Amino acid sequence: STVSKYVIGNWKMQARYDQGIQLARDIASGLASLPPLPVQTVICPSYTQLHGVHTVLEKDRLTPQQLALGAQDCYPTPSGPFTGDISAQMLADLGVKYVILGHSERRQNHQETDAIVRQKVKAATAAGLVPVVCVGEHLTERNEGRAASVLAQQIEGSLTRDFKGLLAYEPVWAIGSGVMPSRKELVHKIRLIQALLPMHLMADDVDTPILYGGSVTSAQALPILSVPGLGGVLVGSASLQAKSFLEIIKAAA
Ligand code: G2H
Repeated sequence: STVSKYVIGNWKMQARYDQGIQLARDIASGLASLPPLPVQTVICPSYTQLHGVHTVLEKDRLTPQQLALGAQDCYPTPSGPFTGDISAQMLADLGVKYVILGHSERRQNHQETDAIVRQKVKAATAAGLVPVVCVGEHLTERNEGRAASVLAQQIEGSLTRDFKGLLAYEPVWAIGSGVMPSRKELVHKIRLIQALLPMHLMADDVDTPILYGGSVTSAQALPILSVPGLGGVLVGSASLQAKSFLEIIKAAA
């Protein structure tokens, strides 16, 4: 494929309905005014905005290879008596292509374990969605020198052995905090994850893109995206403004 980097916007529970629709329009028209870039952009609105945003994306002339729809979570089983839950197939029915799984906010606020995340990976894959699995150590784990073992455990526990998707490294202490790992630390962590993946995955030739997430801004995008082996960025706050999000996309091109 011609995609070299991924830029994924995680809107979280932040934009009201109309704001999300307008944001999607602004991102789509901003992208349409640029020459085709070798970047796969994905926007992940709340469940309630998915259909509306999909309608916006269908109206412009961008292909899903340029701008695709993602969700922020899915249920681990395909269907059943689960009041208030949303299955991967329900998302696929709405034109969703990607799904973020195991974000630390879900691990923390919804007690999601690695085993649950792995079930979700299976459900998403079965429905034809591309899983974007998040891993990352807490500050105390990092400071106690346990980041490598935490990451190894999360990768082993959250990914299926035939995993086909993206991995997002999001150090918990860098999320929404304005603090980021130094370049040196990020280079080291990406190298570490690159070494861990083949120990767990069955594929001879592991080509899982590794993204970074946590306080990515348009100003920081260029230096981050130049970290060797980095496959892109997962962006929270800076994805809520079309201008900053488009700047990050341009930095990834
Ligand atoms: C980390 C990130 C997006 P932010 O959660 O997943 O959010 O860029 O706001 O730190």
